[in-house]
Amino acid sequence: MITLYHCMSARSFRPLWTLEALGLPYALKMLPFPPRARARDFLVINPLGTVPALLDGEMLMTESAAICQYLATRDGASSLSIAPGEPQYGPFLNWLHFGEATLTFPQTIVLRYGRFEPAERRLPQAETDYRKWFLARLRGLEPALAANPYLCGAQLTVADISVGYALMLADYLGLSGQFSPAVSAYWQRLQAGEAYQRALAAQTQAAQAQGVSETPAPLSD
Ligand SMILES: N[C@@H](CCC(=O)N[C@@H](CS)C(=O)NCC(=O)O)C(=O)O
Repeated sequence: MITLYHCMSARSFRPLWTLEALGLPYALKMLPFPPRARARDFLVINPLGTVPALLDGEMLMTESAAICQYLATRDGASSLSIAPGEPQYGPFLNWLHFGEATLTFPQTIVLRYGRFEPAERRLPQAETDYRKWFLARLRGLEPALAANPYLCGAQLTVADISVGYALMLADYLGLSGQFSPAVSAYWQRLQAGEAYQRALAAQTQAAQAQGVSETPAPLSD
């Protein structure tokens, strides 16, 4: 049995989107944000206090990109993965990690020093610099998107889900107005996908059923 611990629209949205795209059965446990402070019991599951945490039986994973790769290959090859030996295998892994390591990392600085820290600890210069860093790194997507609708070709893979979450977060940070036309069109395409829409609906329904705030984590106080 797969259990995903999730906060509204946090990085755990990546595995949620993947689970919906694969049609795998799962239990969704909603947590208030940040769980480290607001759901202390969760530290028994994940001592880091971060989401995602995914349990597959007793096996625990806590890195969103790795979880997506695991799910997409868990039962053999799936439409969301690219197999070793295929020409797009290297780019596939590169985009999968680019989504978290290169794109989401600078946004966490923007969030932390522009929003989450108390006023006296905010760092406007860091916020501004890392906004620019993020937008500049998006340029890396242009050649792939000029060639294909998705990063690795004609179909959605977990590489798109990894990068797609960074675009979702950018939307919450008010940065999507500065996307290039190609990135903007790609983001629209991702949002129109059925699995993305099902994942949005699943988190809302689970939050309501479990009495957890529906405020997206990036906008929480
Ligand atoms: N590299 C990890 C980062 C996990 C992470 O930092 N998650 C955030 C939510 S987006 C979190 O739980 N923050 C709460 C905290 O740091 O206390 C991943 O990709 O899953």
